Parts: sequence; C-alpha cells; structure tokens
Amino acid sequence: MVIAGANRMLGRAAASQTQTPPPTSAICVARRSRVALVAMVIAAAGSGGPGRAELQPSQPPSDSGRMKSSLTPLGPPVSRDRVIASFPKWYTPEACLQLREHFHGQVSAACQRRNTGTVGLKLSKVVVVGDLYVGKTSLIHRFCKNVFDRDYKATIGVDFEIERFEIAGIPYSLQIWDTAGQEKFKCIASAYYRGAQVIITAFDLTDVQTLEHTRQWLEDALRENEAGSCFVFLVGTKKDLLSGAACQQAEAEAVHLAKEMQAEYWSVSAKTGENVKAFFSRVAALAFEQSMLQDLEKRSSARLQVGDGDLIRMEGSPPETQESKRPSGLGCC
Ligand SMILES: Nc1nc2c(ncn2[C@@H]2O[C@H](COP(=O)(O)OP(=O)(O)O)[C@@H](O)[C@H]2O)c(=O)[nH]1
Ligand SMILES: [Mg+2]
Repeated sequence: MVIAGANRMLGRAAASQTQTPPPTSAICVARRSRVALVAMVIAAAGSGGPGRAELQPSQPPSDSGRMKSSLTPLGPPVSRDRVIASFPKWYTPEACLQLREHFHGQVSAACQRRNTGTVGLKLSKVVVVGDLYVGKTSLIHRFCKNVFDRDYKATIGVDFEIERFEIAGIPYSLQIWDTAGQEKFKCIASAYYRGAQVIITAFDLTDVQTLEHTRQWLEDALRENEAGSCFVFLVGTKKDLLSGAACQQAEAEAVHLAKEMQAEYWSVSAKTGENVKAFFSRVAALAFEQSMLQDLEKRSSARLQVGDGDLIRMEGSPPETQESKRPSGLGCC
C-alpha cells in the first residue's frame, strides 16, 4: 500500500518537472507532492518511530496570502487558516477527550520558550475509518481542498493528505489517510492502521446501521496500535440532511456510544463545511499537545539519566553499591 502511494506521488512530482514553465497550480501540486513524497519515503524507511516521520527540507516559496511560521525553516509557509493560536474547543462536553480550554501549562511554556525539541518536524498519522459511502473522502476533501464533489469517485489505491499547521507558534503536520475503497470488503491492510496517533471513526447521521458498525471499525484499528496510544473521535457526517428532533435523536445515540468508546464526538457536514475546520483543528491541537508532552517527558528523563551518574564512572572508582545510588528523581546535572 505504501509503495502504491509513493509511486503515485513520484508520478505526480515527475510529471510536474517536465513542464517549462509550469503553471502556478502545477507548482503548488509539485510542492505538495514533494513534501508528501519525502514524508512517505522516510515513513517507509521506518525512521522516527510509528506513525511519525520527520520532514526534510524543501524550498520555501513566497505565496501571497500565506504566513511564514516563526519556526518553519522547512517547507512552504503555513496558510493562515491553519494557524491555531488558542486551544480549540470540543463539540459537546458530554463526549470530549479534553475539557480544558487552554493548552497544558507545560506545553504553553515550552512553546513560548521555543523549547519544543523535534516536535515541529514530525508528522502525526490520522486514519479515517467507517462504512463505505458515509462520507470519509468528502470530509477529508472538504478540509484539505475546501471542495465538495457530489459524485466523488471511490478512492483508488492508498490516499493521504499532509496538512501543515502552526500551533502555538510551532509548525506541526497531520498525515490524514483515506481508505482506498477496501471498506467494502472490510479488508483494510493492517499497515493502514499501524502507528496511528488519531483514529477517526465516521458514520452517516442518517443511517443508524453505520453508527453500529463503528464499534467494529474501532476494534480493528485499535488492534494494530498500542493500548492507550491513540486519540479516538466519533464523527457523524451529513449533518445538513438532518434537523430538529431527528438530529437531536441521532446525536444523542452517537454521544452515548462515544462515551462507551472513550471517543470525542463531532457532527459535521462536508457539503456545507459546518464544523469541518473546527473539528480538524481540534484533532491537530490534541495530537500536537500529546506529542509535546511526550517529547518533554522523554527529554527530561534523558537528562535525569545522565545526571544519575549511572552512565559515567571515573576509572578506578569503587563499584557502586545499591545503597549508594541516589533516587533517580533527585538526579540533576
Ligand atoms: N448531503 C451530504 N452528502 C454527503 C456529505 N458527505 C458525503 N456525501 C455524499 O455521500 C456519498 C459518499 O461520500 P464519500 O465521501 O465518497 O464516502 P466514503 O465512501 O465514506 O469515502 C457521496 O455521494 C457524497 O456526495 C455531506 O456532508 N452531506
Ligand atoms: Mg472514500
């Protein structure tokens, strides 16, 4: 699957190089493809751990209407509507992953000091699962391309989009994976799920059966990931088709299930765009915050290890006894 995606990206990038001079739209496609291709190749090579690939340098163009991130030495600048300055709010407090309305204190402080390690260079993998026709591809397209195509063809091959954000002043990217029409046969390869930091389980608000199937989709996706390592969202699509009591009823059932799944619930419409940007901003902010906290913890435990004195011993010094060891919590350079 990865190879198929990489080949398609290679094809697109190669095609754009043969045009002289390329039209502006082709330049945009080529830039997007280059970032995606580099990420894909690195991910395929297995660097950076599960679901996270480090971006490599590419040319910074100067598109009008785009903002330059203060910390983005790599890739093109982030577009204005991908800049997240304050912590995005939940859809409903009844089924949400985080009730705080601000970034975690440690994360805010680290961002202000620009002490963000390698977080700004990483991609978080997001997978979108759910029955065929519930509107997964439409949702991704509305967010990434701001289009809604009534007759969108079934996805062929593996498809993913890379969306770049600037969160609390720090660059951050999501790699959003769409299924390739295999949901028809329930044979999505485990590589599709593996290393996901976020699982989005989608259902059609007008079709209660698709809601019932989300349990199975989630189970399949979680099986390929470490317990407790993923954020789970339950998303009701096609909100434009329901209103009033019918909408409330469908949402109430979904919220009930979301609580059981320990998922955050959202209702969206790819057709009107309602809640789509707010939803993905929330996904990006939660994933970013988690990455930051993990990175801070990793760096602080690495510092403690060096400070412990376990790693450096002077030649000729007596062997350390168990009693002489300081508690690791006190170790400090
Ligand atoms: N009214 C309405 N139709 C939608 C919406 N999202 C998707 N659809 C339609 O639902 C059908 C299936 O959408 P698609 O994105 O291909 O579903 P997928 O198989 O889950 O990727 C298409 O005909 C879409 O136009 C929505 O928000 N509102
Ligand atoms: Mg699709």
